[in-house]
Amino acid sequence: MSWFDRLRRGLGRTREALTGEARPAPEPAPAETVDDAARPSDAAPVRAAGSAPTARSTTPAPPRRSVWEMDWDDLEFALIGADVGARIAAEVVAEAKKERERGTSFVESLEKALLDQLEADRMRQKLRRVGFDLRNVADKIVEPAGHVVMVVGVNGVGKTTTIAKLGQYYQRHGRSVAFAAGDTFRAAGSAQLGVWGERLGIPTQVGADGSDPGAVAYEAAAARRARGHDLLFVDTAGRLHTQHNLMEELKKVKRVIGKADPDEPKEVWLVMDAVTGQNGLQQAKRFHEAVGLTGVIVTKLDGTGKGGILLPIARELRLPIKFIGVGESAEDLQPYDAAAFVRALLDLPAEEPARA
Ligand SMILES: Nc1nc2c(ncn2[C@@H]2O[C@H](COP(=O)(O)OP(=O)(O)OP(=O)(O)O)[C@@H](O)[C@H]2O)c(=O)[nH]1
Ligand SMILES: [Mg+2]
Repeated sequence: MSWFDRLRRGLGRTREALTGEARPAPEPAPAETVDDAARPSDAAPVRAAGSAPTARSTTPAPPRRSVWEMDWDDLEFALIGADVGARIAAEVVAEAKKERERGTSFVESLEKALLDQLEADRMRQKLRRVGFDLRNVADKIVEPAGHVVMVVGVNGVGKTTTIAKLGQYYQRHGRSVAFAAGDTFRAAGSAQLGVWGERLGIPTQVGADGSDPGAVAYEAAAARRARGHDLLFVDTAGRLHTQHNLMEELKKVKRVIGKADPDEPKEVWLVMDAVTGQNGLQQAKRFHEAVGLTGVIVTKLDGTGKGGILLPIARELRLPIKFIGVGESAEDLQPYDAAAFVRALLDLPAEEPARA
């Protein structure tokens, strides 16, 4: 399965949440969408379209961008249901409406409006607008600044498994990787990453249950520097006795890394579970205040209809989304690309079809 198909599959629930009220567009279907036009009109157009490419796998899937449409009110309601937030939902609808009035198809109008919100990087947004091809971003490696990436987030969001997947990702791209299993609070929390490290052949600094996570992080950062590994991922606890304790401990871990390796960690990535939606956004703000986040990884998009949470992450937190998780396997942790995300969400083909 291609990475784009994985992405499309992983976003299925959010797509359903978003397009439940979708219906075939009233205008006559263009010639290349005969298949779509021939479908019974009561079939849910977007979901049915997802199964179409297998039936005509020998011919490239035609663009289906003009085949469905929704009432603006239904769209706004659906966006809010997908955890986009009321203010951003209204903006998306207003933007899409404006585009639609210029004669653009409904789906393409929505694609543009969503992408405008999701491309937090204004420079990339400008380049895209003037026609630069920013596709294939998923093929390019996500380059962390510096060498040490501290990974934070509340318990259960997927920090430890995400670190294991990141280890595989960077190994695949030829980087030497090390792990620090800094979750010494939870019983066997540190050992869990140790097992992954062993499986992947990644040296992992582990600590005894209840030992000082700062000491684990210090040792690992010093060892990384001495051995010259390209990257060190530092796992952290997701829960302590209180939130206050957790934030204080994370600050300490960060400070201690800097003692072992000045100027590090250059990256602090927050892992956020898409299922937590708007609550996760509040958590993110607290982590940001405490340890200064440099990026976000959104996991479990496959398990929720609330994938719209990426919009407020991009717009309100103004933090780059580095990777997204659309399933449990290693390949399901994907570098984030706003354009691919929107196209997968709207069930558009992976690549922008050549324009006449
Ligand atoms: N479906 C799905 N499951 C995921 C994804 N990412 C992580 N998980 C699962 O989430 C569960 C929790 O993952 P952990 O990595 O243990 O989470 P954690 O944040 O380290 O948890 P604590 O150590 O308790 O704070 C595991 O069963 C993972 O397989 C994803 O993108 N999709
Ligand atoms: Mg963990």
